[in-house]
Amino acid sequence: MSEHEFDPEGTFTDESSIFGLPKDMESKLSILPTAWEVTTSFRRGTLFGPEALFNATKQMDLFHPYWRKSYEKGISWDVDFLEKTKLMNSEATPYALNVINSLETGGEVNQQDIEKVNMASDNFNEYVYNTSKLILENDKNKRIGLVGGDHSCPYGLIKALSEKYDGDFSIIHLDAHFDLRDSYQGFRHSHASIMKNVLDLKTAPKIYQMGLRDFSASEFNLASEKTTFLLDQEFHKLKIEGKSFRNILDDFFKNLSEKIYISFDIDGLAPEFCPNTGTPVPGGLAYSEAVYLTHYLHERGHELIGFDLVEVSPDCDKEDLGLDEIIGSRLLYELSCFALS
Ligand SMILES: [Mn+2]
Repeated sequence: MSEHEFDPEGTFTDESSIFGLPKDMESKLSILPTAWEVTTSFRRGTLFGPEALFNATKQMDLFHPYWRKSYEKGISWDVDFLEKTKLMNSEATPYALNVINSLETGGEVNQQDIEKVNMASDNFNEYVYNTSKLILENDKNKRIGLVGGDHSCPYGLIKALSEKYDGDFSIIHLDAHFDLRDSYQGFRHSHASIMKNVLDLKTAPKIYQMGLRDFSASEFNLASEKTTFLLDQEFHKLKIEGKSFRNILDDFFKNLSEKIYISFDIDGLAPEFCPNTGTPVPGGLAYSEAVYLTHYLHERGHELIGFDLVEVSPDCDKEDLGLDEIIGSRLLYELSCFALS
């Protein structure tokens, strides 16, 4: 199907790409589907997130009441990237499972297994970094959105962006967790360490965190020193006492950089919007608040230079579409349109 005969109101076919767009369309947004969940410690399944999200976009209408026809700038879905990360994941996962099983049963952890996982994570990060860098070098106006997989996935993308912009942007990190652990279960690039690893970058961006409701004292202390954050409990208290969502955002994002990157862990939402995610926690943002947030940031004139959407996990026992991917695919569309606007 060529761009000329593409009908945005037509039906999704085998020839369609993400959101039903044509595969051969010129694109200003490259989506990197990432099947990696090696260090996942609780419920696995986010490995299947990218494909579930892709399938859920088949039933969506392209025209958007807020973003209108931003999709016309083109969105691509990198199938080769998906296959490559899937392979890397399957090679490294057995070593991580050995470690996690030993920890859970009180057995002795094999240090070589930990080292193998750490090396595999380094290789994986390098692959994401090199791919991102190449895309950004080939077309200076191109945006990248990464779809996970677990929350360790976007490290290479954030690193590439931190170099391109010399750290002059803010990350908006939506998550139930700070993800500021030094390492977790011995894994340096654990899903629970992503923001700690970002803080350690040479040209680290500023970090704004929201949704937080399950964390350790040391993460809280590190955040108090290094990031700007709004605890979920505090957020809900303000709302219950009558402060509007908009006023809360105005205060929280007072000094936000013009350029932003959104790192969206789906568990930042209330668990009813992501029932199968790895580590659901009561509380969190409503779906409509997350959507409003993207429109709010756009209206304030912020430029979305990249994003990730991670930890979306389909219900693997179900054949048809589940809530996790239906909601995740809508968020992916909001983020994609924002990146193109
Ligand atoms: Mn996370």
